[in-house]
Amino acid sequence: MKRVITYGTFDMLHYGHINLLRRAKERGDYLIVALSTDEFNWNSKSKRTYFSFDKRKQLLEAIRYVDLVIPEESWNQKVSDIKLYQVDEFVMGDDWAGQFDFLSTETNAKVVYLERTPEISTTQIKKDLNSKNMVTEHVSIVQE
Ligand code: C2G
Repeated sequence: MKRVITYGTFDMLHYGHINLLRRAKERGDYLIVALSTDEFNWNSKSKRTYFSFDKRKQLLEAIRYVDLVIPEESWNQKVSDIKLYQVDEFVMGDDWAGQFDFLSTETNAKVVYLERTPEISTTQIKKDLNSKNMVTEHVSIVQE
């Protein structure tokens, strides 16, 4: 059984995340997702997520490509995760290209970067929603 692992926040789950998870699963038989906890997001990634860890975990566990969700609490757990779960391949989107190459020397896992899905991101979704709200508010004010 070929085991694959990937890491992320996966907030406001969108098709870019699904494309990544689908391709990661296609590379093996079992996909583990290490999901950033709320504390890790806030303390180490300066991210305040829309959905809590429990909600983001619930969403991921509903995806057919995902076999196990574990917490990501630190930048430094990847080597121990790979050894503990006997991972064969570490997969991330290529916005991380090169950042985790050390894993292939510190573990037996292959490191793979997959092309990011263009034009979609949680940040972009939030921006679009805010700008649409501003337009509707403006229109409603004008109509009053
Ligand atoms: N992703 C993608 N295409 C997008 C958006 C995201 O392929 N349009 C990928 C990212 O490259 C990443 C995964 O989806 O591999 C999760 O993205 P994020 O939730 O933004 O994760 P990130 O904040 O990059 O956290 O230790 C690693 C970190 O936890 C990664």
